[in-house]
Amino acid sequence: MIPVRGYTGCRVAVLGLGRSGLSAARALRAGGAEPIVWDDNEQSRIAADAEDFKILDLSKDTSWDGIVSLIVSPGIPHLYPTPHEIVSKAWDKGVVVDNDIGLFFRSYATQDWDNFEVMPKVICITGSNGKSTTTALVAHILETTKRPVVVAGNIGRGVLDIEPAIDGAIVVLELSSYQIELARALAPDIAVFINLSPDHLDRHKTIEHYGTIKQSIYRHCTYALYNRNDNATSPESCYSNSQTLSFGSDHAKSGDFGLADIDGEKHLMLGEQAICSLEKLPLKGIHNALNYLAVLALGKCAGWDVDAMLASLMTFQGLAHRCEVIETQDGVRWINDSKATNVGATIAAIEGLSTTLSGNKLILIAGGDGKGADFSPLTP
Ligand code: UMA
Ligand code: ADP
Repeated sequence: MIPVRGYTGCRVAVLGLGRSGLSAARALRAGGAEPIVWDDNEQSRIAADAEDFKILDLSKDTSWDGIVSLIVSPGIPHLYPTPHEIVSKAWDKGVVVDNDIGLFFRSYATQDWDNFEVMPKVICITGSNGKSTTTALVAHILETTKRPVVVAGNIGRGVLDIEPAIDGAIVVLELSSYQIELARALAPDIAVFINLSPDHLDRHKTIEHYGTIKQSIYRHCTYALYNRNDNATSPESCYSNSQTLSFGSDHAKSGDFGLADIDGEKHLMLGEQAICSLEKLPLKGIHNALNYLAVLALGKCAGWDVDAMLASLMTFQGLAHRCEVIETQDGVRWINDSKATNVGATIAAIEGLSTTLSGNKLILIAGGDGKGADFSPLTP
């Protein structure tokens, strides 16, 4: 766990007691703060009570005495469709609203770093689709090349749940728009923005607002990595403080990453230099080629050896529920892509799989929460 710095002796409210909320409450306590916690679900309050957290109904004015900050879980709306009443209350009272990502960035660097030979690095990965795959690919490279790596964030682990940094540590954080939006500190060494397509519009109202939130991953980064085929990911001029590097499915100029046909086969490229044929890599589809390129670009910024990265990429078979072949029965190949939770992901998967159909039909079975999305792009 990362003890939260800067709140010793202070009362800090935590709203939502799931993965991020509970780990934030524990980390605040470890840093000497007094967490005051609330969750609208009684079972979650019972679980927090079992850990001796002080539970107060923050919808009541009397619970706010001395509270200096409110830490909000990503799943709790603060703007749309309607702000949670406790977040509104914090704003009315002039209480700072933050989240676990903000606390992480103000707490990760410690005096121990003075004794490290290699400074720890934090890599943040966002985008509408491909975040988990890209995050897992980076982690796989670091694990197979025996570098200390830890993965957290939207991928399923609260960021404050990880252990304090060790010499040369690399933290890879998958960040959703929900997590970026409320973070009051966010300063990755490398920031990657893979793509933007309509998602979570129930929470962000417009694609422009959603894109602006994702762009802010670049605000204090050292390297900004973007998808040059997707304008929304290109760092806005206000973020020109960082070094930029692009990836895309087209031909890349020198220093950037792209794709090119060589002898009838698509290759990953660094400028004019061929890196590897896509045929040789396990994850299929142009969307995964982009994920590979994002990872290679990231590795270049971090100074990792290209051949070592490639050797690792060859052995990563993909995450569960992402274009995952379940089985083939009676001539039907069943594929689970249930992590394609928006229209853009579904289209990318269909396009990716279409190249492997060899004349067979593709039947899509889809369902779930529409999140206010327009489904018409799926019609073709
Ligand atoms: N709650 C309230 N009031 C509300 C709504 C929720 O009290 O109005 C409480 C619930 O009762 C529950 C808690 O809040 O106890 C849940 O908080 P949460 O929804 O933020 O869930 P966590 O378990 O903290 O998980 C969050 C992320 N969840 C969301 O963003 C919705 C996880 O991403 C993330 O892995 C985890 O933090 C660790 O960082 C999940 C997700 O669905 C995978 N992300 C979305 C996506 O990928 O599309 C963005
Ligand atoms: P996320 O974590 O952003 O939800 P995942 O890596 O879990 O992304 O992939 C979820 C789904 O998104 C995949 O099953 C696939 O359908 C689609 N996908 C993956 N990578 C990309 C990409 N680079 N561009 C578009 N769609 C993608």
